[in-house]
Amino acid sequence: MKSLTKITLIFALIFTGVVSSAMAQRTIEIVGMDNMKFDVTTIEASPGEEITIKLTTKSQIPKQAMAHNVVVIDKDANVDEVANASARARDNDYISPEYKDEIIAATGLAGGGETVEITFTVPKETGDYEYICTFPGHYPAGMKGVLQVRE
Ligand SMILES: [Cu+2]
Repeated sequence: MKSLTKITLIFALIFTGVVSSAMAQRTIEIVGMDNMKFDVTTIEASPGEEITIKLTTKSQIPKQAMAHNVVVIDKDANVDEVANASARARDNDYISPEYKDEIIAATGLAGGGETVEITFTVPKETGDYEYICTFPGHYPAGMKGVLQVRE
């Protein structure tokens, strides 16, 4: 095989790999509302899959009073503890640095009309991982869902 043909073939393989992995990646779109609920409360994913969570807040209320995020928490963590500590971490966009090891992924805060997103690798360990909004009062009001990691 001529070296030029070889190089062309290698590039073609790389290109195919890039395109197929980009196509395989899923985006889950979630809307956060004034009733302090996510419109999507179950996400199914495969172990080690790369997914994007895209959160849009629908609200007319000023951001300081009504904003949402999506925080995916390790299944072995105490969700109430992470939620309570994070709700007090106002200077860190309501993500408690103390619990960063328990947090698998977190978006920024989205105020009314804003969209935020996070791309991350789903844990390899199967199980149920809760995701919550850590804006004060929202998780206790039921702003949560479950990322179900299944083979
Ligand atoms: Cu919220």
